[in-house]
Amino acid sequence: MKTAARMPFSHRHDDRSRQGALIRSPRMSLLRSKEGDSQQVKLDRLIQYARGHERALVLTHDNPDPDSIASAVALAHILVRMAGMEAIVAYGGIVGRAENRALVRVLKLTVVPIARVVFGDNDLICMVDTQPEQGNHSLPARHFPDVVIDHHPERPETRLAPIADVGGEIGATSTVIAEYFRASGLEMPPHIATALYYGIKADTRDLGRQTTPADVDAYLWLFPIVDKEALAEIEHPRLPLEYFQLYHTAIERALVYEHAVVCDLGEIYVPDMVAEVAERFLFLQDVKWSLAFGEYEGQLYFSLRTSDRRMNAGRLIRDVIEEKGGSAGGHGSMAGARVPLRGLGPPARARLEQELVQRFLKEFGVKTKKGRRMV
Ligand SMILES: [Mn+2]
Repeated sequence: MKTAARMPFSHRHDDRSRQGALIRSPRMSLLRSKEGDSQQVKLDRLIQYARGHERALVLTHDNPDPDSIASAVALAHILVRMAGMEAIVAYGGIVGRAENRALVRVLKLTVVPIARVVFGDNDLICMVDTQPEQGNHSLPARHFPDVVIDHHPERPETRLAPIADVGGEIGATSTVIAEYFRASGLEMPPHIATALYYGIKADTRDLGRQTTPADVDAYLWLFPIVDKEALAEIEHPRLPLEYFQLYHTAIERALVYEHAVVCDLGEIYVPDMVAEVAERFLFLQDVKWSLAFGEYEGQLYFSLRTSDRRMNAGRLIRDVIEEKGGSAGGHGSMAGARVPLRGLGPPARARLEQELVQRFLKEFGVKTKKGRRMV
């Protein structure tokens, strides 16, 4: 566990002493949301806490998906309007998938790569759609977030954040933020409504996966405000040539093992293509597990999907990947991971991939040793 090594409170005493009114002690954990707290109570706590600060950094997970981009932009808006602060939204990795690029471009969302962030300029750090321990974000280890809002299962270290609203069954972080927005009484700008709506839509696959009544509620509340033309442009973007080339490779390389499909994509041009391919191949008849992986800038990215409701893809991928020194996360039906490849030559990489695929196949309950090609 990284918990002890991280010392999350150590930096606060020096660079945040000006907020003398707020006591930095474990008692701050009283601000954590409890099940049953209304959105109004949670929002009030957040705003009360934020008011002692001047500039917020809202961080998404790396290679952000629509849910994390939308949540971050909407949370920044709430903080600016209600706590009178400045706020910037930053992400690690790249905005890769064509839909996600279109989301940012069409709605003119202000998001910046984390390399452009000067940490000393920000006295409130928020993290959305991920958690400190998750390993899929770029917050340097010397920093710890003040605010964590995420719909993924709670990780122990998150309990150290002064304000945390995590876990539960909710299908998207965008739903949580939409509820905050609703409780705030702020006017909902159409570009933020559109982003949040698409965030919920993408994470729940049109309300058909891991969806709660709260997701449906937020979706319906947002719908009249959504900019439909913008949404159409985001959902049906122009695709780069590499996209079709990669799909060609994916179909050629995919191997079907009984009820599982495994695809080694080789080099990928954007890391989130593994998610796109894993998601697509789950549509193959009789397939219950879909795994895709590929290499991007010295890391091996994995994406896992299952259509078996009794299974937990998030737990499975963590079991397999964490023992190899990688980081992983996810929930019931969808999960992702990455493993650093630094220092490994091509033969060692191939061995590692081979070993991981065998582990996954065992976990999927596959008996056969030999996969069939799709084409
Ligand atoms: Mn999400």
